[in-house]
Amino acid sequence: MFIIRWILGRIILFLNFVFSPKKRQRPLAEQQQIDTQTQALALYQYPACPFCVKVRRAMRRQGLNIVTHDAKKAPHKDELVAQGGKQQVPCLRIEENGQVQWLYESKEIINYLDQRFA
Ligand SMILES: N[C@@H](CCC(=O)N[C@@H](CS)C(=O)NCC(=O)O)C(=O)O
Repeated sequence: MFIIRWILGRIILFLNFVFSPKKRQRPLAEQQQIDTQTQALALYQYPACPFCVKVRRAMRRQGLNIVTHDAKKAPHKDELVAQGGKQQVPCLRIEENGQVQWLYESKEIINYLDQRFA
């Protein structure tokens, strides 16, 4: 089972690499403004998880430079469970006005990013 999952993961990463979406280009000043906003975001994810790949592709299409944390590794794994509430990826950590929100579900994350940055 582990081997099958590992092989599928490599296939997903390969296809994602070959068919990588075009990164959105913005004027420099506009991109800098967006970069400032996305500094308050972090995506907890696994590199080869299909739902995480879907979110990373959406980020690339929107030209969003959001830091990614591998939630299989410490300390991110523990942060996700302790603060987010469960070991499930993808999960977007959103810091706004001193408040932290943990947004689960790839569809919800993509909707949030589209609404905020599209
Ligand atoms: N409906 C969720 C599904 C996410 C999901 O199933 N993620 C898997 C990884 S691909 C997961 O976090 N499993 C728990 C674990 O690996 O500990 C979404 O669209 O984000």
